[in-house]
Amino acid sequence: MTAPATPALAPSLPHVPSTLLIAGRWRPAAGGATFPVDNPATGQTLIEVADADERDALDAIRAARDAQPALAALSPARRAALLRRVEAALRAREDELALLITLEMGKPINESRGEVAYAADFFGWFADEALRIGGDYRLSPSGLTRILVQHRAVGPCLLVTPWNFPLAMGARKIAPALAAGCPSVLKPAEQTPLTSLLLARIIEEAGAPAGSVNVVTTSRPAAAVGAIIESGLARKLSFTGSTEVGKLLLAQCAAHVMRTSMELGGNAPFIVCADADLDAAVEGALLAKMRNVGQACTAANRFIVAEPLAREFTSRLAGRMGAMTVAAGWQDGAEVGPLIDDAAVAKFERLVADALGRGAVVEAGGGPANGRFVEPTVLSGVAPGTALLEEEIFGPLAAITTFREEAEAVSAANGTPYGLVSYVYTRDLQRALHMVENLASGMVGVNVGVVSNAAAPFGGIKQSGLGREGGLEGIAEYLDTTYAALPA
Ligand code: TXE
Repeated sequence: MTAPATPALAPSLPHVPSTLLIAGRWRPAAGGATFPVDNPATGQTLIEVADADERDALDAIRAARDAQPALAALSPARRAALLRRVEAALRAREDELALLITLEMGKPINESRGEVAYAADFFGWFADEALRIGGDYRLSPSGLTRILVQHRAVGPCLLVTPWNFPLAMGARKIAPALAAGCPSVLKPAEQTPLTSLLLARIIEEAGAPAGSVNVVTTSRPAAAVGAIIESGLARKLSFTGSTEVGKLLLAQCAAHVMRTSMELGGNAPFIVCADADLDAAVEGALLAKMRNVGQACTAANRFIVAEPLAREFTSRLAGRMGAMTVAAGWQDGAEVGPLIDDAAVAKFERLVADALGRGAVVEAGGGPANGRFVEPTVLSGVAPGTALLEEEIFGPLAAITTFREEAEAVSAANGTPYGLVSYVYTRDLQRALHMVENLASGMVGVNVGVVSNAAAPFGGIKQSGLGREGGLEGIAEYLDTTYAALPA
């Protein structure tokens, strides 16, 4: 590995709002409190932002409720045009947004640029979907009743996002919400609120009705989110984050019979079959493992490699991961940025130590952390029961296990409470299809290391979540289905 750089002087922070956006007004928190947002590469504070409490949270959801008529009054064409303007602004302001993502979240600037493009795609995709919201007409079996089915906005939405994709996670929720005609309150992660604030300003400048997107930044998420759910004013929660918090929120929403979408943790298997194209498998593995320094719910967690290929695959992956440039995201050539916080570093170290204690062998990395920078690490000979096979790693750590029979690989892949994504590398079409049909996950990457894009219904099964983001399915999450019965 290139030695972790002492992060060079960080570029200055782009101009960004640091207050709450409620009912079209930028304002401080009711209690006047603020909290610091850190640059994970340097540990230094970038800026202080408003620290909302329950009062602000309630103001925000009331503002969303009050904005519903204005949003409903926008024709589908005008909603689509609004989304197109946001898409164009995101693309035009890529430099500024990418730098902001890198400064508050840490990822290399090229990846941040990719995130801006991905976020813009969702506004483009849902601009079109705004035009396609329809219904249908049916006859009852007796022929005596007409049924007119319609789909309409569910109402005010609460959108809670994580820190790992600070722009994309908000975009993936706000774009379909606006397309459907739902006003929202966005509650970004406390580590990365700045990109959400800039996104909200861009949406405001694009002409969204006041109150249709509100942003509440807070260091006390349980209080603010709890107040909104308890108010009964939000009709839907869309959450992306840990399975643990997702379960807690599901229970709270159940008390109000609120609709929910839950995009939770993953523990993705990456299966390399004996007939795989090894070059492609290594490239795919790097993408699936190292994007966002492994801090993605879609990150490959467990490499399950056919025995005859295992040695060669392991040494190639170790060679590539070991040679990656670890540096602050804004530095030239940076490929691996810092982990998000000290807790993430401690978790990474715990997982490596546990695996080594159970006999795993270091193929690359494994050295001590330097601040929040850790070495991309590859371990082979990982024994069943090792913590990193059971938990979501969320770091640049690849664990290699092997298999002999296809059934063994599928059973190992499925042996987790999670079911978000699986990856399979094989040249055999029949085998690929068989795997796709038998892998227990919402998404399967076949000979690709990235499965997400705006056209795809992203989401998991089992404890990885409920609901889908993106694709034709994505807008349905923000629509209620109702019907009228009339005499035929
Ligand atoms: O997630 P949290 P964290 C996984 C990943 C990671 C672990 C912990 O394994 O290591 O979760 O990350 C808000 N009531 N993923 O701690 O806590 C919080 O403010 C209401 C997978 O960051 O779930 C933030 O906005 N809200 C994942 C959001 O929930 C609460 C992405 C997510 O934070 C809350 C992130 C509470 N009691 C982490 N507690 C993915 N699916 O990609 C927190 N929040």
